Amino acid sequence: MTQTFSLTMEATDGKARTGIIRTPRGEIRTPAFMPVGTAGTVKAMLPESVRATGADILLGNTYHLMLRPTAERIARLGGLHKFMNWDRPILTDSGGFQVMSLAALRKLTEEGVRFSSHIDGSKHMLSPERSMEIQRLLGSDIVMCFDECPALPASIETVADSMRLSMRWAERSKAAFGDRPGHALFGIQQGGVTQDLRAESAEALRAIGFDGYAVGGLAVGEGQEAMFGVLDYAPDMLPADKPRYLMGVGKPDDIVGAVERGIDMMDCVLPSRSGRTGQAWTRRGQVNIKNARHMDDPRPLDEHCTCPACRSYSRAYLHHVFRAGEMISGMLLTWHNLHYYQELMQGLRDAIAGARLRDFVRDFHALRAEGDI
Ligand code: PRF
Ligand code: ZN
Repeated sequence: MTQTFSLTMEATDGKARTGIIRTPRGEIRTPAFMPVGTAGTVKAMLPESVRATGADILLGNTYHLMLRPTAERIARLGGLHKFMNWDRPILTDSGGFQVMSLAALRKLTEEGVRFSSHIDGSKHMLSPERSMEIQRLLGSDIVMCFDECPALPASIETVADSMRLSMRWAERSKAAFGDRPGHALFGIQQGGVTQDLRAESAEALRAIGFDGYAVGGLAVGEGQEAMFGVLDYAPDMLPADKPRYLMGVGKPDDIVGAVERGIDMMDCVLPSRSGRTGQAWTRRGQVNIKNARHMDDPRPLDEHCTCPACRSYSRAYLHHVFRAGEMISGMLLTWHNLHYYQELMQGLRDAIAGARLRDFVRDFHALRAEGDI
């Protein structure tokens, strides 16, 4: 356990990068996609199955776990890795973003956020100090600063005030995190879609100094074009020798565009959540397994996919179990979606390493344009 946290960049292709983040709990191949295990589980998947899809790291949530079963209980039980049976790296989000989207009766002050639980209405407080304490109790390998993220569109003044508050909180997060060898603390850039505010935020974070840097505050209603507009400059404002993490993104084409623009890590509930609502993601785009056209179709979801859902089951079966509300429906579609996402990441990593990302991206879009046939 002497391995500390480090990033080795192995190749670049344009602005895109591939490399390895080394942690005491194992390596993370970048660009990396992190499945979301909000409540101590990637829903409908055993941890060994998540690993089998190719995931090197999972994301967990301070907000959900502090409410249920509580960080103190998880710590007493040996930490989140042992609790959920995942011994590889875990990144935890800090709670601020989830409080603003999920909690009731939020009150935001310089100190932090007071809020009522969306589960039972009980009252709680999150601050930079409390968020760092919770993420330490969970045993998180990559800890996120406590920040605030306004929904877009918002006025420039609102975005600027919020960003500056997040930068003061970043400083308090760093002080409260302290010195923890083998554990990383990531800063989170804010500033909406305004270049000057993104630059001011990046400068504030670089002055504090972090083990990695996230681009926060995107995919919050601005649309892909505006998001890519920010990603055309935001990653360049962050240190090139540290991981860059785009929070809460995204659809497969968002991921490809972000990687092209220099992003190393991403997370999103989409592959797991949409698996439970009958949506599959394939090389040919989105497939709605609920659709009656699959009812008599003996073919797999994707004849090139090697996941259990595609190896052993027909579209007709996947359609049937979804319509019948059977649990295996969410299990198979989630497995397929996570497998597809991880295969996409492997394809991106190989393409960057082989200096053929441009061709990879062209083929990616061409096959999607043909559609599901
Ligand atoms: N901050 C934090 N978590 C996040 C975001 C953010 O801005 C986003 C924005 N897409 C997703 N998750 N702490
Ligand atoms: Zn599959």
